[in-house]
Amino acid sequence: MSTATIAPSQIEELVTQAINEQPVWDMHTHLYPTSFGTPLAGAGGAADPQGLLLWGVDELLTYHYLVAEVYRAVPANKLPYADFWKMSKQEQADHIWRELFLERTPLSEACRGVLTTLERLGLDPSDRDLAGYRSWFAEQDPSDYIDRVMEIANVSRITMTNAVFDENERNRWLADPQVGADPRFAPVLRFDNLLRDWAGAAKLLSEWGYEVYEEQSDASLEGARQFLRDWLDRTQGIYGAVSLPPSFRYGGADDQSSGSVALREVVLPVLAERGLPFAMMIGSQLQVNPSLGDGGDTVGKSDVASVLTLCRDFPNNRFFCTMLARENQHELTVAARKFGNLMVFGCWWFLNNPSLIDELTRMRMELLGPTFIPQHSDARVLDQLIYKWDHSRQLIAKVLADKHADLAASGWVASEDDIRRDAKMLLHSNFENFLAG
Ligand code: HDL
Ligand code: ZN
Repeated sequence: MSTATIAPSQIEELVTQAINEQPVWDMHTHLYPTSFGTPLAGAGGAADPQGLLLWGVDELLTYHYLVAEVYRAVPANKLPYADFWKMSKQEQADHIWRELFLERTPLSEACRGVLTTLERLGLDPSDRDLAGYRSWFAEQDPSDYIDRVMEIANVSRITMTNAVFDENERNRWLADPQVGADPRFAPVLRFDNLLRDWAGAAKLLSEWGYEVYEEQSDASLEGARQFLRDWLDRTQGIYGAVSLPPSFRYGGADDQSSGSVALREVVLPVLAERGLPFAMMIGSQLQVNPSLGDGGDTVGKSDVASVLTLCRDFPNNRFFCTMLARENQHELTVAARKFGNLMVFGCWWFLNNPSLIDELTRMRMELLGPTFIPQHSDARVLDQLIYKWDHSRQLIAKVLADKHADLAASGWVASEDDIRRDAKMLLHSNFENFLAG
């Protein structure tokens, strides 16, 4: 550590080093500890076909991003979707490997990510030896492998997405209250249905024993609040989260739509009483092509004015927010200049590509300084942490180095401590401090 000022010529090297050496607390993933089961036993215990921890080369290759991409290479009139989904995981991976990696150059970010991951694990992508990769993964013990991946990716903690309306996940929590106890992971309560489909959610809550009905009576709303409290207690979630469609609107205190009533009367009061932030991920238009499965969702432009109204009307709530459309990014970043209870985060999903990560991070740093969270991995397969953070760290470091070079040109010369402080804010403490309130 050093308070000595640094020469402009040292900036790029020191910034890159600081960003690479700073462990990141990944604030949004779809990853789980082995307690949630895994379909690939490897050298560990029994395989659980419904297990939630996905890892290994076949899961990397059948990531829903690559399923969508392989259907551009070999369209449904050549390979009917039903035939693909009848294939085994390995057969699907073979198809994707052949069509996207051998018959075509793996130019996309999702394809490149598989190669970065293999290479950082010590396997040789230029071997193009899928069978050999498979043998290597089969020798890994899943729980030890979690430690290894976190070490390579320099991830200090993995934040989960614990979707209470997902039957598989919900049953695992009911069966074992300690299922989420692994200290390497942080739980998050995810409850999209409550805001996207109040009627359907009310029916389920009623089946689960809560006095909740489609009519949003005081009793019904209190029942829903109790449901949230129970599941925040059960999961110890560090924030509440939803993904919302492009059509999401919050029109203020007079907005009587069921989603807005649920937000105003159920979600925000419970999270405020618990002192927990609320994460809104806005812009996902679900299942425009259901035949692609998880890959069937698309993006739509969303309404930043609704986010401004929420931040203004609920000063005791803290809001994480990311939007899926590139077109929303500038307006959302300016919104964060207006409200300190709004924390912009991540280059989500279709924005998680080098050209857009660079664009968003540069714009955010120019408008917000170091007071935002530049990235989350959104990893669905454990090994993806390696490439998602490797690629993002390079891009975040480049932007930060350029900004320090601009400052040096204005006569402000940073110390190494300053640079390490920047890296820690961006990759860890902005998230940790916003959680703490
Ligand atoms: O809703 C979400 O959390 C999204 O991230 C979806 O899971 C999406 O399918 C995804 O994996 N994006 O990266
Ligand atoms: Zn996600």
